[in-house]
Amino acid sequence: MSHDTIRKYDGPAGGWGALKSVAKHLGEQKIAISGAKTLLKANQPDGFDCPGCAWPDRDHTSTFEFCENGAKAVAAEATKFRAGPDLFAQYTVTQLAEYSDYWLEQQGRLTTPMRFDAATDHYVPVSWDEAFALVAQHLNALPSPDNAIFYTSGRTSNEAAFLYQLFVREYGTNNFPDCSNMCHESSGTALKKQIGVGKGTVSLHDFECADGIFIFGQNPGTNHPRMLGELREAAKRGAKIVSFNPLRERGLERFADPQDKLEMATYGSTKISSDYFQLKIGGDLAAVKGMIKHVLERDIEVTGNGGATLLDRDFIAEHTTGFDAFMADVLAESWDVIIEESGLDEAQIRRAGELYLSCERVIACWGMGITQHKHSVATINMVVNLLLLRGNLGREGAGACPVRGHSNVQGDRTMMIYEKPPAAFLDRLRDVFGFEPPREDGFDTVGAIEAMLDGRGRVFFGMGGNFAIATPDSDATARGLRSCALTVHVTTKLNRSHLVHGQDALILPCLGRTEIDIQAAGPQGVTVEDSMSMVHLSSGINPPASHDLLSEPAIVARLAHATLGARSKIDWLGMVEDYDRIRDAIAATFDDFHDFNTRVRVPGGFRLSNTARDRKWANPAGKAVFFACPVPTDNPIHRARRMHGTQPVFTLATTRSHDQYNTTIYGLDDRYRGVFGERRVLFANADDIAALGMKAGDWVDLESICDDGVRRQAPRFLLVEYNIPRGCLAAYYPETNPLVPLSSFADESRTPTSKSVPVIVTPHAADVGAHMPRQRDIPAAVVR
Ligand SMILES: Nc1nc2c(c(=O)[nH]1)N[C@H]1C(S)=C(S)[C@@H](COP(=O)(O)OP(=O)(O)OC[C@H]3O[C@@H](n4cnc5c(=O)[nH]c(N)nc54)[C@H](O)[C@@H]3O)O[C@H]1N2
Ligand SMILES: Nc1nc2c(c(=O)[nH]1)N[C@H]1C(S)=C(S)[C@@H](COP(=O)(O)OP(=O)(O)OC[C@H]3O[C@@H](n4cnc5c(=O)[nH]c(N)nc54)[C@H](O)[C@@H]3O)O[C@H]1N2
Ligand SMILES: [Mo]
Repeated sequence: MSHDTIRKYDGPAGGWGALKSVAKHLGEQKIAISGAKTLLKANQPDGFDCPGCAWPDRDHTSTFEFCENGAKAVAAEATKFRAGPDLFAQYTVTQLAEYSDYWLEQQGRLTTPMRFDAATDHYVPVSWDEAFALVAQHLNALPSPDNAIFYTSGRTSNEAAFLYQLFVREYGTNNFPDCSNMCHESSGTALKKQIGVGKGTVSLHDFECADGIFIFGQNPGTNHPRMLGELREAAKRGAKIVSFNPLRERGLERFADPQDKLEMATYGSTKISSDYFQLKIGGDLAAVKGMIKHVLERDIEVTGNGGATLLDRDFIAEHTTGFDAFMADVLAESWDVIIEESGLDEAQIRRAGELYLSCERVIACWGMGITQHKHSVATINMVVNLLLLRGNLGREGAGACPVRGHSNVQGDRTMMIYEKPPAAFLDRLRDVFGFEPPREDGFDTVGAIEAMLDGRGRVFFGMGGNFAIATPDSDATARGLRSCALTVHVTTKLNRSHLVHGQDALILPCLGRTEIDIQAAGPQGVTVEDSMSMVHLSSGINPPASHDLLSEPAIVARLAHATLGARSKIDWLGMVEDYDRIRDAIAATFDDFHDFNTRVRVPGGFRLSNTARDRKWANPAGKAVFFACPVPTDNPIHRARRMHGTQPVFTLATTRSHDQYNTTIYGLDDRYRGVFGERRVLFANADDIAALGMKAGDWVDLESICDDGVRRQAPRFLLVEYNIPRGCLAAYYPETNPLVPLSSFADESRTPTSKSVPVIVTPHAADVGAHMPRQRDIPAAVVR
């Protein structure tokens, strides 16, 4: 390990570093700067929707908004490298599995449908017709449609997602695990019961009007870089930006906008967070409850002295329920518990509460730091309780903002990629399409893995994504996938899931969003919905990576045709000739999509309705609900600490580096956290490192603690000193996914608890991980 691996980064997020990084990534993918024209079409009215994150665009008509990580996502898809049949002829599947995820990604775009040949352990080319016939044969041979699992990753367009759920429901199951189950499921679950819609309530306009933006567990500098533009404007205006994060994240501290010529020329930057609270991992519920306690105590004090109330009493009376019981619960909560569980002291929490009181219009944003804990749903309810106190919901400049991940993850759920479809929707499907859809709830992500392990899941079909390693408990998941009769992946690039396969296996290569999609009626566009419920068109501009690719809608239609044949009520092949027909079917199914084809052609698209935004409450209570939630003191972390009296048990948050898109590894650096050329790093507090009798630069092994008797280890991480509270650790996903127990998920939402894994740390022992495949990080260019 060279000592250049860890170098402190003092610069701002963005700036020249971001521009240099884009040039480097374009060069690595052999994309000429002239090809950067592709980048200029991202998020333009006549271009494609950026396949990066789900953050919305200013009007979808402004000049190109520079985004380093959007550029990397586009470059990864537009790469000049190809993973064609020659690659699969050169390597057996066993050999390919020895390479790292980074290496697999570097092989480039898949070009040809491939079928696994067990006799030779190679993937060999297969025709599309043979591929669909093989899937159809497997699906039609299953004892029940419920033995098949249909996964979706959140890049899939509305059109593809709608056709996919239509096919699967006509086939006969609701088994729709999706990436959302591991992502913002906790947000949807919490918001739906509390305010009646499972989505955020704000728009970009609200960001222009807010005077307080509270950010919980989100790292926009890396994961939503365009959000920094909004935060920068707000900061310049004097709005308070208050961050809650155990780690000091550079992007929450300072940002230099590459589009601001003066800032760039002068190496200037803007301070983003006015205040930064470094709470303990999982400490948000306690911290927010403490803030609320402060607000309520201050209100009692002020009104007791004859002053005006600090709360929005009219809003509380007219629009909410449960306030009195909630208030009694909060006032009874002990400061000792709040302090112990949040990791902040009373003065800090009171200051955070005071900051909230000082703002008239507050937006609360949150990300994976909030949604992936045992008590995530209750934590989100507590954040919304905070908003409700002063009517910060359903008015200009205020509201709830869960910041979504995948570019169309919200749209996929709107299209009912959902394992628990409501009855009214199923009735509608029946009435519009004339078949009786299945009524039983299906498997979510955790349920799908359990089903594969116990034999109920026999066929796995993945619409994008990387199920094998994005999911928890990698070893268990791999066993589940390997026990399937058939695994199929619709995909753009080679990834681990294609190598952890069933007895039969298919890789079906599809068009990416940047590419021109020609069907019988001519070039087609698709639609997506961003994190703020704006629906707009996306049309590719690049020639396809290979002549043998099909679009996702075409793959679904041809598969449905092959599987259901004459017993289907739907003209599958006709539907994909012209995507307007799919959109007409969507319009017939969802009232909110009336006149879909007309409305989506207006530049900028249209916004879906949101009852909570209009202060209408579509939950059973008919009101926004104040939920009294106890501060948890008996979650898996507490239990692991009790079980393990002798060694210190740490809380590990598994998170993203700057050079990855989920399981897609673009590079080995994490510039803002000062890590270069290495992904197996463990961020720890200096005092904890010393207390372990270790030093920064030592190699350690991790073992997670769970009471299910299974030993889960991840070997060989480089200890890195980091500004993080004691008892807390952070490391990258997916390297740490073998540590996340399948049985550990959030209450109600069943989201794996990947941000709070109880672990012990030991010096690296040579035999730990010896059974795991060696990972080689040789860049493609060197090997091939
Ligand atoms: N470039 C890039 N962009 C992406 C992605 C990517 O991988 N790369 N992924 C996309 C997807 S699918 C998603 S869901 C989003 C994810 O975007 P984020 O929500 O930002 O996800 P993470 O990076 O996993 O973690 C976010 C932050 O949570 C903090 N954190 C950890 N535990 C806690 C806690 O207990 N409390 C608090 N308050 N904070 C905590 C971490 O320090 C980290 O800063 O980004 C999307 N955009
Ligand atoms: N430990 C831990 N685990 C986590 C998380 C965490 O923070 N910690 N985060 C969770 C979250 S938030 C999420 S969203 C999931 C992500 O889980 P997934 O969505 O399953 O994973 P991705 O890595 O985003 O999927 C990448 C793959 O998608 C394919 N792909 C890319 N573009 C396209 C396309 O246009 N069409 C098709 N068909 N395929 C395409 C490529 O083959 C690529 O390899 O992981 C979850 N897992
Ligand atoms: Mo996500």
